Parts: sequence; structure tokens; C-alpha cells
Amino acid sequence: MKQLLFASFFLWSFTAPAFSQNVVKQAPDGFDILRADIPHGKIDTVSYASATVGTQRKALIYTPPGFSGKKKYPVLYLLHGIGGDEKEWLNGGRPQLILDNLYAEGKITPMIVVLPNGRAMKDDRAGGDIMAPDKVQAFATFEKDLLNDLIPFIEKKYPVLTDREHRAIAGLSMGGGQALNFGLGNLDKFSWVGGFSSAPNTKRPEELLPDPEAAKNKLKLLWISCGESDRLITFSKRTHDYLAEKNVPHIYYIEPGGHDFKVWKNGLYMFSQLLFKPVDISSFQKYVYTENGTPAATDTGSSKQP
Ligand code: FER
Repeated sequence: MKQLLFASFFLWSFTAPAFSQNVVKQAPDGFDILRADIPHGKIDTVSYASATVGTQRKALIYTPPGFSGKKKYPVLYLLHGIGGDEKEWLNGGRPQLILDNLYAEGKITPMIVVLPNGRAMKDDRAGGDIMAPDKVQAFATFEKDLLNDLIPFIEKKYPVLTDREHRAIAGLSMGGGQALNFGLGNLDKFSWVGGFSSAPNTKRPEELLPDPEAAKNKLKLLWISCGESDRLITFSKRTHDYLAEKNVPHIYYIEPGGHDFKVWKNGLYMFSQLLFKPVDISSFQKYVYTENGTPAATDTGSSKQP
């Protein structure tokens, strides 16, 4: 009997780590600093024909260090905010440095990151009155451009995996609202969805996710994060409250900060490490901010998601 107990414990000690995922911690100092001693990914600008808008539209593409045309990669579509365009993440968030550094530490699954222009209209620059109704509407129109024009273009031009399990969408603010709206509205296309500081364009929960059971079955990861001093936090909280009520597994991560790139860069840092890997939903409740990062998976976590 003793031997049997010992044997089962011995086996468990090997298999348990495969099922229990450590929580990803808050970004450490230096996570976004250029390191000369490591390989770097590459950024290209592409132009695709948009039948939705009737123009050629631009997007930036980050291919990872060691990128090979002989492999096939999952794809993250990473969306900007109301004051930006396809270059906003690059200029404000330096995602290529965050990702390069994560690759150097072996912390992420190789993926292609597409940085589109989410304002789907003829003049898609962020000039003039960025809150003008036609410009705000263009952020909703982008759903068609993304699904019908950009994704097919990427799948033709790059070596990518084309099933829903290998496609993620995330964004900041207006882009966070878009990621939630488009991701949850197209569960046949996306399994990984992240909203950082999502804006008022986020659909009301009942419209966003009328069928919570479908989301439970199909989503691999639903991530919602926000700075605690962000006046838009009500939109993240409203979504989180509904998901909690309907028992839809998700990560709700509130951290110090406002409506700015410090929060969004940390969102990318944490969210990207979870992508395209086995997911342990029991770790989701451990995503509670502490000064020293987040509690480790071995911590049973006293603060459960409400
Ligand atoms: C609003 C407040 C903020 C709004 C959009 C935003 C469309 C978006 C902010 C951002 O993208 O940073 O009332 O309405």
C-alpha cells in the first residue's frame, strides 16, 4: 500500500506541472528595452486591397526572430486606439522589443503579429476630430475589412495557421473594444481574445456575448485588463461582471495606472505569454495585482474573482 501511494505521488509530481500553469507576472524593469545581445524580429509594412473600403490599406507585420517561410505560425491581430493608426503600437509601445525580449527568454510561442489600421474609411489617418461620428463608425466597419480583406491577405502572403485555434485578437482602448466585439462575435474565427482598457465601443454584455455557453466551449483565453485609475474601467468591469455571472472563464486583471501605454505594454507582455499554449483556467483567479508581480501558482490565492 505504502509503495502504491509512493508510486502514485511520484507519478503525480511529474504530471501535475503539465496541468498547473504558473501565472504570468507583471512586466519587470527592462522588459521593453532594446537588447543588442539577442536576435530581433523584423517589421514590414504591407499594403492590401480592401474591398470593404475601396482603397489600398496599410498594416505593419512583426515576424519573430528566426522566422522561416518553411514553418507555419499562429497570428495575433493587435489593434490601436482612437488617436492612433497602424503605427501607434510601434511608436508608443515598442511591441517588437517586448516580444524580442520574451523570445530571448523562451517565454512565448513563435507567432506573427499584425498591426492593422482599425479605422476602416478612405482617409484613415488620425487627424482632425478623431471623435467625429464617421471616424468612430469606421472602427466598427473594420470588422468587415479584417475578416474579408486583411485576414485573407495575411493568409495568402505569410506562412500562417488558418484555424481559429491559431488566431488571436487583442487591442488597446478602441482596439480593445474592437477585439472584444469582433473576437466574441466571431468565435468561429478567434479563440484568443484580449481587451486592454477597452473603450465605450465595447458592446453591452448581452449583445457582446448572447450565448455564454458557446464562448465557454470555444474560447481558449479571454483576457480583460485595465488600469485602476482609468475612467473607462466601467466598460471592462461591466463585461467582467457579466462573464462572472455567466461563469465564462476569463482573466480580469486590474493594475495600478491610467489610460496609457504603461498598462497596455504590460497587457501585451502578460497576454502574449499565454497565447497558443495549453491553458489552465484554474489559474485565472490568481491574476490579482501585487507589488511584486502576481501570486505564484503554488499560492492557493485568497482573493477569488467575485
Ligand atoms: C469615448 C472615450 C474614449 C470614446 C472612445 C474613447 C467613442 C477611446 C479612447 C481610446 O481609444 O484611447 O467616449 O467614444
